[in-house]
Amino acid sequence: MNAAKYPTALWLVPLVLFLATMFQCIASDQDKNRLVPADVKTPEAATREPSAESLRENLVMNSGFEKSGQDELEYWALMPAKSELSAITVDGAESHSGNSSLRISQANADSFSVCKQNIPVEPGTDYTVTCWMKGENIVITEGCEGAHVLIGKTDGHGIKGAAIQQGSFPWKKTAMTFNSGSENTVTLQLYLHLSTGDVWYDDIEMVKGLE
Ligand SMILES: [Ca+2]
Repeated sequence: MNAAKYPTALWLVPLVLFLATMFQCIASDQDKNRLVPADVKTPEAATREPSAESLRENLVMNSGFEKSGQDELEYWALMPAKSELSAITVDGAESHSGNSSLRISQANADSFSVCKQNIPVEPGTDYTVTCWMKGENIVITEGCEGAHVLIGKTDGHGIKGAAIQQGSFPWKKTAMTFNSGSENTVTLQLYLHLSTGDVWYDDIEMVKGLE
């Protein structure tokens, strides 16, 4: 055996071990990647409901108020008036479709309750929001807003509000369009602003594009 080969062989051992370790790391990463197919949907996207009236995806989650727990309405943040903490409820006896709707009921003229949901959007894009509403004796404090749907920025500033509703009226559809401007997320808000009376909301839709 040629003694000159020993130094070369000894130098090759750590190199081979290093290359083997690198190969195992790469193979391991590939295995991890294979567990998540490229077309897997996020739970949120997978559970979105289709629009009832178009082929476009309805971006509003729990849009018909059919999913509710004992203490919360799934996907919605409830902010009842400070003086009427039970102003916002899920009404199982009244609905436009399904078994229930969202009800805001206020006895005090200075009460303001809102139900909110943050919705991801594409900047610079037009969207259409539709909603079914029913009203009973909604009396608006002079100069205030009554019942309506409003789209705002996540910092609380408004982008656009739908027509304000008051008085008593059977289930009716309201619609509005808005452009997302520079926003990546907007807040959809269902209001009863500084008013007494009852408003019901159901079947809220927000779809990309103009109807
Ligand atoms: Ca419903």
